[in-house]
Amino acid sequence: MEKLDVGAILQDLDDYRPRRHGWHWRKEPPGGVLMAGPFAYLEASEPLERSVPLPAAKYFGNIDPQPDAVITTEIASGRFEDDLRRMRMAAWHGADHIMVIRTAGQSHFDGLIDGTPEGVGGVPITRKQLRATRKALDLIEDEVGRPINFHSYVSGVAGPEVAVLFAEEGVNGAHQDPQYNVLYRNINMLRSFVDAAEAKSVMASRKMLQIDGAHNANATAREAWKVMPELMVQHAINALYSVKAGMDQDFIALSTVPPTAPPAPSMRLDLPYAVAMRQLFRGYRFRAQMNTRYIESDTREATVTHVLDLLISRLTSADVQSTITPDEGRNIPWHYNNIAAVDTAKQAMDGMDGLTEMVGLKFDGPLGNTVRDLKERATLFMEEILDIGGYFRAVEEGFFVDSGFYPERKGDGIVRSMTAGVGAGSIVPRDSDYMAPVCEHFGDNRLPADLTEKIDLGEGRPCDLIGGCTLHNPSKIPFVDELDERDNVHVRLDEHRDHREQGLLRPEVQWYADGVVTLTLFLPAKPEVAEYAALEYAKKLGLRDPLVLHRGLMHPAEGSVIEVKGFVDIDIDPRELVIPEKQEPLSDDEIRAEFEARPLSVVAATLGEDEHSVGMREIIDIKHGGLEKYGVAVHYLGTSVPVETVVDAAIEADSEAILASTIITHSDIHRVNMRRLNDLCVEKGIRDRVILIAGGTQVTDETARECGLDAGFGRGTKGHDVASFIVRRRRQDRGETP
Ligand code: Z98
Repeated sequence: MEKLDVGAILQDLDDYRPRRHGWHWRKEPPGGVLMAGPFAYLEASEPLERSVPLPAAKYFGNIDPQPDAVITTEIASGRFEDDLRRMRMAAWHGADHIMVIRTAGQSHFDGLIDGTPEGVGGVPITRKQLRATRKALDLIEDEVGRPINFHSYVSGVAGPEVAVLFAEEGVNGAHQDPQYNVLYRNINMLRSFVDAAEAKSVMASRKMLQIDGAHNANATAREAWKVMPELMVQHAINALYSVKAGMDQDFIALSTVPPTAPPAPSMRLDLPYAVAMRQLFRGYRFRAQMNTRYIESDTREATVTHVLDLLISRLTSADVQSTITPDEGRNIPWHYNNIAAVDTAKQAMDGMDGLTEMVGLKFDGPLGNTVRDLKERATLFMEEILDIGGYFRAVEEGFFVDSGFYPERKGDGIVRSMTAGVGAGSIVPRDSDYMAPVCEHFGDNRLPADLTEKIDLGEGRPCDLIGGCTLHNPSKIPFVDELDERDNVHVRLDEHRDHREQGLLRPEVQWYADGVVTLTLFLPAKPEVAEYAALEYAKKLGLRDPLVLHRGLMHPAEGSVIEVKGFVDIDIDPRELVIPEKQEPLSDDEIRAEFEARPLSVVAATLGEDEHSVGMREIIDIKHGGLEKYGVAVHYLGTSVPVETVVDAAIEADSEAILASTIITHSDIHRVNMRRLNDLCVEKGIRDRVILIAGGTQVTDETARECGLDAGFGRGTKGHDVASFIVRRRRQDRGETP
């Protein structure tokens, strides 16, 4: 399979037109049930044509069931050409919602951006970037066999223009919520709501999915679990405003974020909130996301919180399941952490498939009481807003993002004035001859009477007056390429031309050949000391510009684990690598024929003081497709068998091979036992008569051979692989081609 040809994607972008508009929900399999390998899935969607399954899939016939919820990945490398490659990886793992977030707030820009954005803080969305992304997604969609939703943000005073740009370029979903502008970006509230009606109307015309912004209060409020009633109020305001602006409920997603995370007793707080939301907003869609506020740099901790959030999604519902990575706490997500988070969502949702068929929510107790309490508080909050004169007054009074649990108010809410903020005083009445630049806008156009009549009869559009608007006549869309000669995608691609063209390898985490590597060290010191020691190690190991990413305290006196990132400038030419040729395993028929003609007897045991038996049993057991199925006579001696006993048994049974399992590796005991096995066979004069094979999770062919054995098999080995090896070895001994 070829790498994505970024150069080809960048060609002829001025002519590119999106082949698809609007949001795509995953498709239910026929009859609502997905059959995959030995299992039936009740909450799954149609399978992908190409994908990367979860690691344990190999035990179930390599199935890759896709859950019913759309899965999001947020991509933010800051270089769109590298984001495209990450999108492809994410799509193969099961993401079908690609959210491109910038390293700088787009809402700070007061107009559309063209030209080169890298120099002004990350990647705002330019037409060129949108086209390149949509074009790459067309290819990726064809590969995986599922439509992929491309998503960004409609915010700031340029919101309506951004919405038109997105509608023109085939963006499939966007965050849009005027309250976000008001509260977090200090955009004038009147302006923000007028803009929102325009933006929502345009988004609705293309059936884009809208995600709201109430969840941001969760990440901002000092005590996030106290703002639950307010969140419901914010959802209600945006949801109904969107319906009034022409959006269909099926394309309005409420963004719900669990208000807490462990060590808080999160289920007791977050589950009632999730249930109350689903009850209050029946008919709307839900986008479930992790609470970024609690994400630290510990991947393990973030993953557990993610899985608990996924449990809530399975117990309630999630139409879109977001995946946030711990890298949010480290700045920007890296390729493999994005993918890991997508896998976490897929794995947890697959694992919890059909859970509610067996487990139900119990409403006659704390859950029901808390749900009712939250809904009552939200309703009273809304009534108070009406009492004091409406939403705008409430914002002036600091009702929002206050850390009191309503009706309590702490007085620390965000206060904005109706007459202040970005764009204040910019609302003007429409002129008597006003005509909106695109037809799908909100409110009236002042059109000639004859055209209005035609439009009413369904025979015309406002833009007939001007030969079409950009939404109906895309040839009118202007395309401006990047203007900065020093900072543009072509210059960046040139930086690593050798790597791209000659296939030279250099590690990366976000940009092609960025050279970033990570190092994990445990040091017997407290974190403050361990951190500096780790940086010294990184420097001495040749890592440039090392930086500590994560410090984990194991014990105040015994030690800390430190994760460091640094850069390497070393390239590897894959043509110079010596890679041992991988032999294809033989067919079952070939193996059977060999052992029928020349029967094989083997002795098998787990060596030393090692009680593990599962791996060895799988290699020999007929039920697992092991050696027995080829008619091999297996003398299984069990676990914790002394090496001497194994060798004696082989002599007694006149066996041709010894299969030695060795799992435990403390003090390198696996190597000690493998060496002893070889030495003893030499001592007893049978080494040239027996084939010595070791197996175990930490065993490799190389280590086994180093210890004097004939072969080593690691994780994932099947009886078939071992049988193939023995047959080939016999052929070699007979002077035949193996
Ligand atoms: C998320 N990971 O929600 P700037 N509008 C709304 C938003 O919530 C956001 C923006 C716009 C999170 C990302 N949300 C946070 C309603 C951002 C984008 O300032 O315009 O870039 O913000 O998926």
